[in-house]
Amino acid sequence: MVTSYIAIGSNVGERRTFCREAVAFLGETPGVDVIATSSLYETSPVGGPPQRSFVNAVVKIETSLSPRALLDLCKRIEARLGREPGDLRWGPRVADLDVLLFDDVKVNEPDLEIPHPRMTTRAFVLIPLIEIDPEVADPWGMPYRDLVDEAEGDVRLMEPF
Ligand code: PH2
Ligand code: MG
Ligand code: MG
Repeated sequence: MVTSYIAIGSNVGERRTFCREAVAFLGETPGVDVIATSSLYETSPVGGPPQRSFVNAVVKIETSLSPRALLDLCKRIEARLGREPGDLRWGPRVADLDVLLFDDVKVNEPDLEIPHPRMTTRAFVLIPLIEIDPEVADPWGMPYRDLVDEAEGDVRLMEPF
């Protein structure tokens, strides 16, 4: 089993419900155990067109899946929650599940990069991540908490998961 962190976001419809359902779907998947979930945060949109604020959270899992199988699972959960393929990049979405970290594994493929290439600059990822694990570091040993002050976007604690 390896430890992985997944970012969850929604800014359409019942945003909190979509985030909670995404975690439930992860947890009921064979080969995935949910270890911890951050609080829910309301966050200002970073990039993309003018759009509603997001609800974001981060989930810590242990998994026997490969990085590729975990990515496929995230896509299946997005589809199950009603996300249409080919929606606008960084635009409104009912559910977005992004693999942030996968132990100390580095993946560099066109459709899958781990660590997630933009997580270092996004407060809506870093703040919930550090809530779960204040010491978490990238595969080169740099703690993510050192990046929070410089990160982009407003993040407001909304409610417990
Ligand atoms: N996701 C994006 C782009 N911008 N902004 C916020 N606040 N939260 C997100 O989840 C988010 C975003 C691309 O997936
Ligand atoms: Mg995303
Ligand atoms: Mg995504």
